Amino acid sequence: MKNIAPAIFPPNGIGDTKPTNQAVLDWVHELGNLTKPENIFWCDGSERENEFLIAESLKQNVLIKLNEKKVPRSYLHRSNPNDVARVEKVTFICTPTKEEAGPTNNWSDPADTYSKLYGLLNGAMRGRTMFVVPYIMGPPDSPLTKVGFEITDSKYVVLSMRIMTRMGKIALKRLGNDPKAEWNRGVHSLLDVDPDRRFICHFPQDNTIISVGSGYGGNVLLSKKCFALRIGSYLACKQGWMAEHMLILGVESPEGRKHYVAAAFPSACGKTNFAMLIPPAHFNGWKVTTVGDDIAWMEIRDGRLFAVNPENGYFGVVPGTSYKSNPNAMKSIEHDTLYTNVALTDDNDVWWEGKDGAPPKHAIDWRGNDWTPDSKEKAAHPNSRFATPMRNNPALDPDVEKGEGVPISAIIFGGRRSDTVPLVYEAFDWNHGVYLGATMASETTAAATGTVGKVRRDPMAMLPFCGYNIGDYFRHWMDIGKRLTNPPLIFNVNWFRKGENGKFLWPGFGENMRVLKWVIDRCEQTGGALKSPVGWLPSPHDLDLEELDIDHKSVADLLGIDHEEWQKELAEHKMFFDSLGGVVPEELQKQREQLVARFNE
Ligand code: OXD
Ligand code: MN
Repeated sequence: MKNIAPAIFPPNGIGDTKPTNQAVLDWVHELGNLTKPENIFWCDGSERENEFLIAESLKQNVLIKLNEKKVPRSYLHRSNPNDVARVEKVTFICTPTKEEAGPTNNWSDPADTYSKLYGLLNGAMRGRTMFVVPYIMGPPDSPLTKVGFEITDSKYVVLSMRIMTRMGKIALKRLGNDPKAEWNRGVHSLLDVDPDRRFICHFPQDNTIISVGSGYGGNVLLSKKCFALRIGSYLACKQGWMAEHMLILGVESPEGRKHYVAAAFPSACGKTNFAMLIPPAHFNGWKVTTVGDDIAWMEIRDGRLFAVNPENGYFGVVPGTSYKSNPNAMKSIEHDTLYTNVALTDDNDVWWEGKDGAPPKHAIDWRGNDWTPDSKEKAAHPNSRFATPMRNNPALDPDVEKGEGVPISAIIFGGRRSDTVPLVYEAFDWNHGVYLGATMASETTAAATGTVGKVRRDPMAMLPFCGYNIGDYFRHWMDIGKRLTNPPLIFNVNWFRKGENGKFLWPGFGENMRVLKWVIDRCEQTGGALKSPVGWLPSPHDLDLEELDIDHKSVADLLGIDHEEWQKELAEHKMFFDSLGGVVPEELQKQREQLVARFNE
């Protein structure tokens, strides 16, 4: 069989920064004996190492160099066409009992799974280089920060981890020499990138992840979904903090008052766009800054919730990104960016559906085939991605490195719903907010393999990412609420409601600032609202809609509660809770009954 990841041989001084912690050395030794690589490359995160890895990746066609003038220091990677998204059906939580994984996760027995995976890994790195990637998640001096190591045979993974995490010596320093210190063990091998031998397995009790058979994004950048969310959420519940699928943004008024907001939306629902929002001209003097675009780790201090972004880069969906939808993202990805599965133009620039300007007359599509605007196939894969350092973001929040994190004034949940769910409303209190999160739903997207456009319940946008029993996760949320003396307000938003003509009612993008402004007004106790069965709802004049081209009927439709649609929605909440087989806490069941009762008042 062809070796898809041939070994590389670094010169002296590269690839030899061995950790000194004996537990790490023993683990690498064990995996070396199992996978039998040609050599071991110990990453230190240096510039020299990066240059060497890029040069080798270019030689082996793992990367294509992009036009240095148009996108300096940037590269394109094409994944195997059978391997283009997270695969939830082969993602497993391997807790000692099935109950601990709960009704929303695939479960498999830890001993059986180790034995199956070790079988697949046996000799899997023959003729390859085993890279050892040390990294930290979180700002260098945060109490929330955690250490991880990822072993991988993919250069693309190493180069991506360098963008997405704080990688290298910084992690060795943070870990120190205590053999009992906490750190995450991540093992990844491409094997032969065969969908039938693709498994992403989490062992929360062992703080261990093993991922085989994929070379793509969330399946293999183990720091992200696997560690920061699945294992992270398990550790958070045990240790009394929160690991959430949330962006974090700062909003500053012209007078200099600043609030931070965390928001959970399912994959590919515009988290990155919202986190990088540019207020429209009407909001002259308002500023939105990004702390994170995908993951928030939060803890309680002085009765308040404080958040850090554990990541160091953005792994965003490319198609649809333009100067109209997200100018800050466009500026971020104009240099020092690693693209995956976008199209390549004849002058080695990148292109994707939805990019500003006319499509190129000819390009090479994400599979490596000729493409023209007449082609039936998409030029870029719908889940094609950029990996770019957060430093590239012109709107990066100045406190992004602050160890104590940023205080959260509001939490927003949201999904992609064509009907039923109003533009924005506020929960009556924390537990009602937990109910909003627990019952949120969204039409599915290309971020995961499967049908696109089907409404699925996705509690707190964590359905694919909660590493333990979802009932215990709901309970953990309510326990956190009990410990907060100054809790964030909780909101639900829906930018995606459609009118009778099937068109979106709300313009979205920068205009979402108008919704954000109401959220901030509510936090400052200056915003008006009407009591509705679903929560506090703005009336049209509570929202600042000045200088916005929208008619009264659309605003009424956006904020309307259609009782018939809600009867259906309430029935679906019940069906969803019932489908979880008795794990939903009593308090949330009570919230549902109260909601039903409010509709009957
Ligand atoms: C992501 C996802 O990649 O949520 O962020 O799928
Ligand atoms: Mn995500």
